[in-house]
Amino acid sequence: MRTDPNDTPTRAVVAAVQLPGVSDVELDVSVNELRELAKTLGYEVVGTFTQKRASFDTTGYLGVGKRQEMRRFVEYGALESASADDEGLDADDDPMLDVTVDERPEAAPAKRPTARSGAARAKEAARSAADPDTRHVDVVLVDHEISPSQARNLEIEVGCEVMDRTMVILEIFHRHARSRAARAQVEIARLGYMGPRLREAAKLAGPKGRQRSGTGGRGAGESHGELDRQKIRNRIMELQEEIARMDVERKTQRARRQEGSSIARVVLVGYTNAGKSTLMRALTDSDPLVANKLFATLDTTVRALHPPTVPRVLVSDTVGFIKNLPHDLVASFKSTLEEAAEASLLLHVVDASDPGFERQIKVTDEVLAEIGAQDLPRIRVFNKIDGVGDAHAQSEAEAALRARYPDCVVMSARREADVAALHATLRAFFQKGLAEAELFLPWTSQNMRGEIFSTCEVLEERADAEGALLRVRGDPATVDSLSKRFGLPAGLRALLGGAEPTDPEAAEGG
Ligand SMILES: Nc1nc2c(ncn2[C@@H]2O[C@H](COP(=O)(O)OP(=O)(O)OP(=O)(O)O)[C@@H](O)[C@H]2O)c(=O)[nH]1
Ligand SMILES: [Mg+2]
Repeated sequence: MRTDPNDTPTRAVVAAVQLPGVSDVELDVSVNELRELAKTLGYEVVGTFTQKRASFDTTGYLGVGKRQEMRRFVEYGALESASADDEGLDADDDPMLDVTVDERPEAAPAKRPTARSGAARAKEAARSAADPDTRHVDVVLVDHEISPSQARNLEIEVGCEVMDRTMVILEIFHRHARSRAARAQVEIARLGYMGPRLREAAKLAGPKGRQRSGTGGRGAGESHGELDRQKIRNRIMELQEEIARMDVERKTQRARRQEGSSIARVVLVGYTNAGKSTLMRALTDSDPLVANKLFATLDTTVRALHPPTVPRVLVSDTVGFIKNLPHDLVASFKSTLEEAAEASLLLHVVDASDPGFERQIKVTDEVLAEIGAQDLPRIRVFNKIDGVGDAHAQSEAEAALRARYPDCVVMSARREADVAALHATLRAFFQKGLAEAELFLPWTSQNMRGEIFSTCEVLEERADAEGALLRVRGDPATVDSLSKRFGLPAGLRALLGGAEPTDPEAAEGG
């Protein structure tokens, strides 16, 4: 397959089976998402094949007729009419022409096949791949996870590489992973996925172990000679150890950050492309990667809320979720997603302009449950309301969302006022649970001023001959610890006629 960016782009077709119970709209949303995933990989999608079936074909996912139709499309770039090729329909194939061919103005005129003899057809079927130089499609993308043998059979029959949804997502993660941790996590998931597929290929290739260029053969320069079962296992173990070491480092760093106070942490979660990084940028005045492609962000970044608040609120951006996020990936990204599980508040960002947003909410909720973050306080943020249509449509959509999701935020990350309102909501959330106390800081302990001012909001300050009296508000653990050290001694409090501290227990400790 062509991967050189200067070369013509890889041409892909998308293939999907519509199972009973899956509506046309659901199928559409899912197929469109796969097309977007393909675009993220830089592929040009030149056609879509869908088929209604009671179940996946055990041999090759799609029915045999549809597979032959696809082979002709791969070879000739055009479809024969159904009547010219009735042999291509099998019993459970939907006879409707459920194929769309995307317009490709620059494409060479397609060679139409003429009537072929049975012998020619047999010969054609015997070849395992269409001629890579003349074929019209480089890869078939299948909208489900299929078994290694289904993938292999389909490859042989359609004459080009086949990638299933999982493989597509793994490939995107592989290309986008930047940090050492993310790269190791993605490699584990890829090895786990590819191991059985490479074995399947080796089995089919026979004792000579002829190397194929198909699924998983690309990218990392592996051959299945090198990647036998034992080697894969060893490599996975090695990577897991590396990740475990990084985890220890990360936990230590995190513990150090949290020393003395429980930090206010907001974590942005949600479906890929919902606008998490855009919101992160707007809320923290930082510069994370924002891109109109799926899975732009793979690494967690952490920044403080801007304009700054006291106490500081940290905001984290995380990797997006998607339908059928490969299980291995969820497992490998667990440590990254742990950030979410440790949040004080989750902002679940939803793209309100996406017709499939309800399903995206469901998927996100499922992944959150899987990482044990289902019970954390959470605010649903319906973003991109500006993309819903005209002002009237927007206000209707907003009313419907508010009725259905009480306490949600409806906004556009592109409107400053909306971002400011979200900032205020966050500030209010973290002030709700705050404690207040009076502290007395003797002149001899003025070196502590910095710590107090950075961890608490100082509501009032009075000075006398002995030191400074501070009325502070902050998170209960911080205020408690400060009160223990600097709480007003009872005698002094009486003398000053000061107000009772709000936390009498804390004052006793001082
Ligand atoms: N119209 C509109 N577009 C938005 C809004 N917020 C974000 N976008 C666009 O949506 C696209 C995706 O935004 P990102 O912030 O990268 O999305 P993300 O959730 O971080 O995506 P991943 O990192 O892939 O999970 C970009 O093209 C943004 O410019 C919004 O409120 N309105
Ligand atoms: Mg992002």
